[in-house]
Amino acid sequence: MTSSSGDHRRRVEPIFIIFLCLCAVSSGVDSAVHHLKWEIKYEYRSPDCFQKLAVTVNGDNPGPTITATQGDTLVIEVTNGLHSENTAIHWHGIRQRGTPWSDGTEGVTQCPILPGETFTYRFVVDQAGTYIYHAHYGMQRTAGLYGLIRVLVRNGTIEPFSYDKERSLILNDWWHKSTMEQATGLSSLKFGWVGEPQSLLINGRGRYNCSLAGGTDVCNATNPGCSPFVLTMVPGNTYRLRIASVASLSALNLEIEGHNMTIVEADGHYTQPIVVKNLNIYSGETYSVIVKANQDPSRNYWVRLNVVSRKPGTPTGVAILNYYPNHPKKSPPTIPPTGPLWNDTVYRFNQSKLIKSHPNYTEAPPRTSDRVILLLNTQNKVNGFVRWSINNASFVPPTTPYLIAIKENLRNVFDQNPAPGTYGYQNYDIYSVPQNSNGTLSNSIYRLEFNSTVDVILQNANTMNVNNSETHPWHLHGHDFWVLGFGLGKFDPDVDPKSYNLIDPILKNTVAVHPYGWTALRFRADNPGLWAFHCHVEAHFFIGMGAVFEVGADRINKLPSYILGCGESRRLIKT
Ligand SMILES: *[C@@H]1O[C@H](CO)[C@@H](O)[C@H](O)[C@H]1NC(C)=O
Ligand SMILES: *[C@@H]1O[C@H](CO)[C@@H](O)[C@H](O)[C@H]1NC(C)=O
Ligand SMILES: *[C@@H]1O[C@H](CO)[C@@H](O)[C@H](O)[C@H]1NC(C)=O
Ligand SMILES: *[C@@H]1O[C@H](CO)[C@@H](O)[C@H](O)[C@H]1NC(C)=O
Ligand SMILES: *[C@@H]1O[C@H](CO)[C@@H](O)[C@H](O)[C@H]1NC(C)=O
Ligand SMILES: *[C@@H]1O[C@H](CO)[C@@H](O)[C@H](O)[C@H]1NC(C)=O
Ligand SMILES: *[C@@H]1O[C@H](CO)[C@@H](O)[C@H](O)[C@H]1NC(C)=O
Ligand SMILES: *[C@@H]1O[C@H](CO)[C@@H](O)[C@H](O)[C@H]1NC(C)=O
Ligand SMILES: *[C@@H]1O[C@H](CO)[C@@H](O)[C@H](O)[C@H]1NC(C)=O
Ligand SMILES: *[C@@H]1O[C@H](CO)[C@@H](O)[C@H](O)[C@H]1NC(C)=O
Ligand SMILES: *[C@@H]1O[C@H](CO)[C@@H](O)[C@H](O)[C@H]1NC(C)=O
Ligand SMILES: [Cu+2]
Repeated sequence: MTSSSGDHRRRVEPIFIIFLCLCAVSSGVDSAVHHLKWEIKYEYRSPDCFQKLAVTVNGDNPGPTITATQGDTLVIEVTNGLHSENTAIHWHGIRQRGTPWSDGTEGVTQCPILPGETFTYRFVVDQAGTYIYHAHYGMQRTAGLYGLIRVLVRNGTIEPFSYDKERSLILNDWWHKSTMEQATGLSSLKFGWVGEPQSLLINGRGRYNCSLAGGTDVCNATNPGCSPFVLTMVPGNTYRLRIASVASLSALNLEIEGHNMTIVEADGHYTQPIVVKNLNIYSGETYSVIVKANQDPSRNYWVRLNVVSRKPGTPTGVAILNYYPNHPKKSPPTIPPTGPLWNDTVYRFNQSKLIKSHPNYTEAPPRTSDRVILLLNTQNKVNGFVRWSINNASFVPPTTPYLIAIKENLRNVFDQNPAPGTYGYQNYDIYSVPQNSNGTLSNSIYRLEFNSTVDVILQNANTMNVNNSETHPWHLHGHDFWVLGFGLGKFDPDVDPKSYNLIDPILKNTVAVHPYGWTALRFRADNPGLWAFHCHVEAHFFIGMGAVFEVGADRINKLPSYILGCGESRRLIKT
């Protein structure tokens, strides 16, 4: 596989994809259309032995894994069976070229799917790799609506690594309190914080200490479903492990006792192969790692998952790496490895900097950008409410989705003034508690010129607590961006761009901003649509840590009528 084919793949225009599919039909090339019918419901589940209502997809929690081949079309009919809650599902990492209304972001690209309604998502998976899907309505992801998407390379395409078999691990953090309680606390004048998660889940399984819960009817440790996930490997074989984090809050560190991991893919792009003892993974990120089952085959090993960056209030999560034919449930004879210190920011920062593009698949970024947007993340108060703000503006989506408002020219739906593109960086002290404890709510957006090259610098700062700065994984919809650099401290626009990696930066859709640090991104705004860009911590986005980019509005195809129906767009529906 040469670099030219990788480049070619990324430049395919939507019209060309349609052409390919038609071709496929007539020439017999395997480019399939997958029809899926999903019913979304609440059902009682005990992923960590503690029973609570969780969202299921056709009865499963986590939802089913979607497997397709690059170039295939997915048609997913989602019926909302939640009875008294809306929904919308985002296909995280799928760029939705030509189908911005299928991005699944309520308030940005679509109206909510009402209880009883069915909404059909239809899109092409134009890039191979590991992706996820999850709810994008309020804080509904915390209720368990999530799953994995595997996009396989086309038959005959060789990847830059080899393996015998593959396995997947989807990582999550889990609370016993409901999404409603969490969201209500966050949006109350008397701020209510749910606290640290009760459990960490690996493939939807964790283990809560039931003696801490009131009564065995809600927490039953002897329930057969309540046991760690078992990852079975045949000694001597090599595995590709697809790993995704859908955590609502936690930065995570994953380790497989006694086994190194070689990182080979990040967010759908091949990386320079790098060997790590353990992997830091932030919410919204996906990786593939290669693991060799080459240790003593007479025993099992721990798969160990810890919270990092926040002071852990959650027990270590575990799964069992089972060497076949040992008994799958036999506990390893050891205690799980401890891993790095939760507060070792430099360790995580260093690992972030190691993730670079595979030399044979590198698509170099443009040397310069047309526009630089400097975004300061602060925690502050707005009218007495605890909020997160970007350059003093705390994001609140309008009730009419931006995509509809813009295409239908509904100008009173949101503030037409441009969102703030910089902050007073000369004088801002990122290490002190913010003095501007009076930001404003905002639904203004960033309008990007079509096909322009845009740099975004994410600047982290102190929260409202003394000596505290959190990790924020930022996720961009509709585009992948090059990660040009990371720094600790305050970004200096005159100095830091000189150290950008313009040779082999990785392309990603999600990247962490470390405590008191900055992260610099570059992307070409070449996908017409309205795209959310936000912190993937569910609670942070919910209280304002986000923004929206408008790209090439005049090039967006005519909206399908089925996306209309809420807010100001109601009156557009022809009866
Ligand atoms: C891939 O191609 C090979 C050789 O052309 C063929 O034997 C095999 O069935 C194909 N596999 C799939 C999944 O289409
Ligand atoms: C579970 O909690 C009980 C009560 O606090 C404690 O005595 C016990 O050691 C805990 N068990 C484990 C495995 O942590
Ligand atoms: C706990 O689960 C076990 C196994 O399914 C079952 O036999 C037992 O009745 C359950 N206990 C309670 C209190 O539900
Ligand atoms: C893991 O990698 C380290 C550093 O490259 C090496 O020293 C160690 O032997 C490796 N361990 C295994 C089990 O391969
Ligand atoms: C990290 O946290 C531990 C306690 O969990 C503490 O002992 C240590 O001093 C902290 N290190 C730093 C660098 O803050
Ligand atoms: C981080 O990387 C720097 C520079 O390579 C190195 O000096 C330092 O020891 C590393 N720190 C940690 C905690 O990995
Ligand atoms: C890149 O491709 C060349 C030629 O096929 C190959 O020799 C080299 O090993 C590849 N590099 C890596 C890191 O895989
Ligand atoms: C944010 O608010 C503070 C205090 O009112 C002000 O000094 C600062 O200039 C504002 N920043 C922006 C980007 O508006
Ligand atoms: C906060 O802003 C509001 C609206 O701009 C203003 O009425 C209020 O006085 C401000 N409060 C403080 C403490 O600056
Ligand atoms: C976008 O810009 C690139 C680089 O300048 C150029 O090669 C490409 O043709 C442009 N694409 C469109 C659709 O204008
Ligand atoms: C905050 O951190 C600074 C520098 O590490 C330290 O000198 C100071 O004592 C800390 N303050 C508090 C309240 O912990
Ligand atoms: Cu955040």
